[in-house]
Amino acid sequence: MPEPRRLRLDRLDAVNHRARLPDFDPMALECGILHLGCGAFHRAHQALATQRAIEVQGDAGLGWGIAAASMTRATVPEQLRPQDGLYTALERSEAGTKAEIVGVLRDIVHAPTDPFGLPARIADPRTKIVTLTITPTGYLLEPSSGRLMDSHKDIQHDLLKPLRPRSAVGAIALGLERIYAEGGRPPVIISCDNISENGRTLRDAVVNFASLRSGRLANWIARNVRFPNTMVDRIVPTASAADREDALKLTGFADAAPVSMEPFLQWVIEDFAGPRPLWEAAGAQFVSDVAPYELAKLRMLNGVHMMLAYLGGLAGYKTIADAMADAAFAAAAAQFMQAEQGATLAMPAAKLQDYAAVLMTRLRNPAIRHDVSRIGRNGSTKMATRLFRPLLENRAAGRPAPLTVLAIAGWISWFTQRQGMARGLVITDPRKEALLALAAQESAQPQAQARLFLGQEDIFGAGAAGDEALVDELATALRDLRVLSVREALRLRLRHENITH
Ligand code: CS2
Repeated sequence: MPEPRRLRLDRLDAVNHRARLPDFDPMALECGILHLGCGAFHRAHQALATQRAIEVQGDAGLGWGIAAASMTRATVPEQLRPQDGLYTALERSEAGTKAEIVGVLRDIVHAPTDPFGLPARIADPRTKIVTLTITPTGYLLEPSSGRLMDSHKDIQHDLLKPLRPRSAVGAIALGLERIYAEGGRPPVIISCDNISENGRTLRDAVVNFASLRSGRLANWIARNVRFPNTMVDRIVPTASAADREDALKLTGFADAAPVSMEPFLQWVIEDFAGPRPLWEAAGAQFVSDVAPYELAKLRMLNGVHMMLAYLGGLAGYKTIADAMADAAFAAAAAQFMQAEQGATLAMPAAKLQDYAAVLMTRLRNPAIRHDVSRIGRNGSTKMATRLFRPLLENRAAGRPAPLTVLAIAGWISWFTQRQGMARGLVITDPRKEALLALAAQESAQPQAQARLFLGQEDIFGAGAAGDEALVDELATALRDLRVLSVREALRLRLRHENITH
């Protein structure tokens, strides 16, 4: 069989008519946006939203092409360059898969080998907006204080060799330094990572870096550069061989970098003045305060994801959808969102119900194979915001939250139950070794184990291990997960009306 032909600009006309094409000429775009971190999430979210915006704006949108930079590895640039930055977005649901060719990535940059260097690109007056998806660990923040780790080797490198910085924070500060020196207008910097107050957090880190260069620069950035907060939401599983096969089948062309995603997309952005794409065309909302949206998303979607991943993984399920196909898990997800996490949000009951209902459909989507080990990654860093803080709020309000406690016990059990790993669970966590050692210390004693884990102040804060009622409840959950099946442990905690026989 001949090799299938690669997706390319001069072959767009030959793409199978079942696939949607950009409704503009990609060659006519200029790069008004520089994006840092060209992973699957960016390609399935902001890039597609930008494609929609340009389609609606017509000629007025042609300035919104994206220069997409990979910060470390060359994999994505190597995949995208031979296909002129084009790729296939596969929208998957029970009803089938829709393919769309995305044409907005007009410049593919590999930062470590880029002849221009990111600071020069940021300072280029054509760059109106800088967006980022570099993952929370990419911000190089101290876990306890949230401050920039200024002794980190990449930060030290960037201070010494400012032409080709390694860190995103360094690149932004050094790009802004040039604009400051030249008296130019700074771009708007938009973090699209899943961290609390992402805009504020990024601004603080950039100002912190800048202050190591000069106090004046730091002041100028703090006063003149806008870093709006955002909330981003779309489930994007890791790309697989099946995605490449489907891209070929649906478009007729080989694509080394397709992305697979759910139909749902949400993007809430703190309103800012200035030129920008009409992202509303893709459903983006511009609001004065992103915080309530962010809290709802972290606690409802990301929280239930953790619950389903840790408990589903222990029950032997590979993906979120597999767990949701089990009635006990589906009932638990609904109860956890409505009665536990949702109860901590200032959201009217009817709205909460709708939000949870949409989430139930999203989590059940059988066409999205979202691996539990992937969602379970970095649990120690996600625990506080997504599960433990809402648990403390529920306890303070006198509301029982047995499923949240069981979810935390599920996370601990990934470290304590060896058979979990035999089932193919993969633990990825910055504190993995320390937590495995902790689990081995009191392996036979749920009570002691509960106290030991709750005593990890960098995860659970101060005082948790001294809360006897909490230690007891967590110990019971740990014991249940040892002696009962996960489904039985869930059923014990389901309200009567949620139990299906
Ligand atoms: C997931 C998120 O891995 C995780 O923590 O909960 O990546 C989730 O899929 C996204 O936030 C969806 O927007």
